[in-house]
Amino acid sequence: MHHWLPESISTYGSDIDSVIRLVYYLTLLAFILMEGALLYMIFIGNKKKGERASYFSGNTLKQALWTLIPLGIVIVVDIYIDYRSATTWGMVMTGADEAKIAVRVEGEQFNWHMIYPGPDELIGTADDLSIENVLHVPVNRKVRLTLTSRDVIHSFFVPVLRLKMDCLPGRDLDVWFEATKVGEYEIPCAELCGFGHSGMIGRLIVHSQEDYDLWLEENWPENLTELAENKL
Ligand SMILES: [Cu+2]
Repeated sequence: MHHWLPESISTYGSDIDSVIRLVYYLTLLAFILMEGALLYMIFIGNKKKGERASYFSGNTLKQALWTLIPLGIVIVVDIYIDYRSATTWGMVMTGADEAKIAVRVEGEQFNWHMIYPGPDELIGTADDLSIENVLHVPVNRKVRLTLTSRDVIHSFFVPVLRLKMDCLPGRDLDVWFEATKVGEYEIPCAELCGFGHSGMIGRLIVHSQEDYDLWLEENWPENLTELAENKL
């Protein structure tokens, strides 16, 4: 039924999908009921040719109820969706602080700058590493991303992780994820941000722990680590 959703490789992916499914089926039910009523009125409940239509005199309460009852149903359904999705939302929106791995992501027309803090675990020091458009992470480890923008509003979107958050100039927003499958995935910008928006696409590379350790070794040569240590 949900084969059109992309593959999920995120620890909270199935929770997000169950919220999507809940909203989808509620909307589908409303659609069938409304369109069913409409088709019934058009094809079955109508008058025969030449027959006069019936006329009703006004009744304020009855007329108001036609609006108030559907409004009540919408509110109840809305609160139910909020109730069902609150736990998922809470889990996704909190807990970024527990992540041991942190990367700063700065959107800029039309690239993603992935800034790694380096061995000193601090951003803004000599051993930082800035990579264009490629985010390297290990599998099965919690990763914190601090999202921001250098110019206009962008939106950091990793469909397979079910992660999407705006990148706002002048503001840092923390999100987290834990990838469960090694591979290469897309990071499109999901906010129309200018003429090059459609080409603003990064890559997420999920490494096995061994490959990630190798990647770390390659990117932080000994002297750079020492340089950072002297600065501290
Ligand atoms: Cu963008």
